[in-house]
Amino acid sequence: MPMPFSSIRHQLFIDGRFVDAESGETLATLNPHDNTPIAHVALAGKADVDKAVAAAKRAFPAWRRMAAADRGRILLKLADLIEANGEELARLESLDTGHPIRDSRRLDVPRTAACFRYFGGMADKFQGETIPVEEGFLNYTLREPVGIVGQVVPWNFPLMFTSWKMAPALAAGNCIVMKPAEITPLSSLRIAELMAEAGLPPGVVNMLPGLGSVAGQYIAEHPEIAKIAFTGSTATGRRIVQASAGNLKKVQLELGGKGPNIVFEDANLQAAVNGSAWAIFHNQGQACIAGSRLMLHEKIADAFLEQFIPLARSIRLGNPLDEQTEMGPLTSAQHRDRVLSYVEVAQAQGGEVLAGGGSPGGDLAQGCYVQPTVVHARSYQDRVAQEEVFGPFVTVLTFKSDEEAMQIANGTDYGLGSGLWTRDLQRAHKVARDLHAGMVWINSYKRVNPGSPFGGVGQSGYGREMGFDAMREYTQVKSVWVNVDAQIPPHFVR
Ligand code: TAP
Repeated sequence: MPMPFSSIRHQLFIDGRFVDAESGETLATLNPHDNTPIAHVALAGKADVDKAVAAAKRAFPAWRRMAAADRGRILLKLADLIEANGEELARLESLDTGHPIRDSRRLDVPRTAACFRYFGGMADKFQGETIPVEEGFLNYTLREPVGIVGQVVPWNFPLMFTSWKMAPALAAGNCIVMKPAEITPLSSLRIAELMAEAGLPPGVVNMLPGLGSVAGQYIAEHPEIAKIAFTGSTATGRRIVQASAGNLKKVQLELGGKGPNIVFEDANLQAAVNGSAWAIFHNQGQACIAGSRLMLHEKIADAFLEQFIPLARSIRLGNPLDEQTEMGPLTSAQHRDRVLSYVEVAQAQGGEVLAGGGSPGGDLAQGCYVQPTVVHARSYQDRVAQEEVFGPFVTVLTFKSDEEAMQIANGTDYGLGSGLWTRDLQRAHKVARDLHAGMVWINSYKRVNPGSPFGGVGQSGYGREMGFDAMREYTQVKSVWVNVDAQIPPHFVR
C-alpha cells in the first residue's frame, strides 16, 4: 500500500521547524516504478542556505559544550526511533528510490539505526592525548568540533547516508546543513523530523532539499561553513573542491569507483558466482563500491559464466514495494537512459552483450528498469571497463596470471571497493596488499560496518567515513602546553 501523501514531509527543515522555501519553489519527486509524482518538495535556494547557516551558528555554542554523553544519548534515542518507525522509513525509501522493499527493511533501515547507535556510543569515548614532551611541561590535545559542516549526499542510498554523514559529525559536536539529492529527499526529511523527536536542539541539523547546482554549490562556497563532506560523482567532487577554496574549507570526498572483483582459478566457484551477483546487482548496481569489473581467470571463465549468466537472467525485477522483488527500477529515467547508453558504448569497441542490455517491457515499461546486464569487453582499457556506469551492468574481463590480474585491477583512475576470491591464503593477502583501493573484501564483497573505515584513494576521493577515522575527520586537534615547573628559557630575560 502506498504511503498517504499527506503524511510525507515535503518542506525544508530549518532551525527545528518545517518551512517553505523563501522562493516558494517546489519540485516533484517521482516514483521510479511508474514515474508518477509522490510529493512536491520545497526547493532550497541561497537565501534558505543562509537561514540554515545562521540557525546552525546559533545552535553551535551550546551543542558543542553539551556533555558528550548527552549528545550520544540523543543519537541512541534516534536509533531507537528509526527502528520503531522502520516500516514507514523502509516504504518511503523504496517509494522514492526504487530499492526493493526487502533490502530497505533488512539493510537500509537497520544499517541506518546501527550507524547512529555506534556513533551515539562513540560520542564520549573519542578523546585527546597526553604527549611526553620535555621535562617541566605538560602537553595535551583536545579534539574539537570543526564547526558548521555542509553535507551533500546523492540519491543511491539517501537514508543510510544520513547516518554515515550526520552521526559522526553530531557525536563530535558539529552543526549540520545537509542537502539530499533533489530526486530522493523524502527519507532524509523524515529523519530530520525524528531527530527533533529524539531531542536534538533546533538548528543543530538543517535539511535542505534543493538543486545541486544552486543549494549544493552555495553550501560548498559558503564562507561560514567550515567543512564540506560530499558523496557523489568525481566530476562534482572536483567542482566542490574548487568552490571550497574561498574560505579554505576542510573537504572530505567519497566519489566514484570501478570495483575490480577478481575470481582466481582456485576459488570456490559457487560462492564466487553468488557473491559476484550481489557485488553488482544489489541496489540495481547503483553503488560506488559495486563490483562492476568482473575479472575471471581464463581457466574458470566459462564454468563461472555458465552459472552467472542464468543467475543474472533469473533475477526478479518488479515493483519495489513487492516483497518478492529482487531488483527494482533505477532511481530516475535520466539515469536509466545513461546506463543503457553504455550497451552501445560496449558494442562500439567490440564488446559482446552476454545477458540483458535493455529495459523490460510489459508492466514495467513505464518505470526506470534495466535488465541485469553482462558485457564481455575486449580490453581493460575499453570505456566500459574504465568508466563508472552505476547500474546493473557488469563488465567481464579475463586474465592469465596474478601479475596480469593486478595490472587490470589497478588499471583505472579509481580506487574504492575491490574483491577477490581464492582459497590460497598467501595469494589473498598479497593481492589485498597490492590493490590500489580503500577497501578489499576477500571471499566476500560489499561488507560495511559502522566501525570499519570506508573511503577511497585516487579519483575515488579522500577522507574516511565510519569508525574512529570518521571522528578524526569531524574534529580538529588543539595542542595545549602547560608550564608545570619548567624554568623560563634564558632568551630575552632582562
Ligand atoms: P552528482 O552530480 O555527483 O550528485 C550527487 C550530489 O551532489 C547530489 O545531491 C547533487 O544534487 C549534488 N550536486 C550536483 N552538483 C553540485 C555542485 N555543483 N555543487 C554541490 N553539489 C552538487 O551525481 P549525479 O549527477 O546524480 O550522478 C552522476 C553519476 O555520478 C552517476 O551515474 C554515478 O556514476 C556517479 N554517482 C556516484 C555516487 C557515489 S555513491 N559515489 C552517487 C551518485 C552518483 P542534485 O542531485 O540535487 O543535483
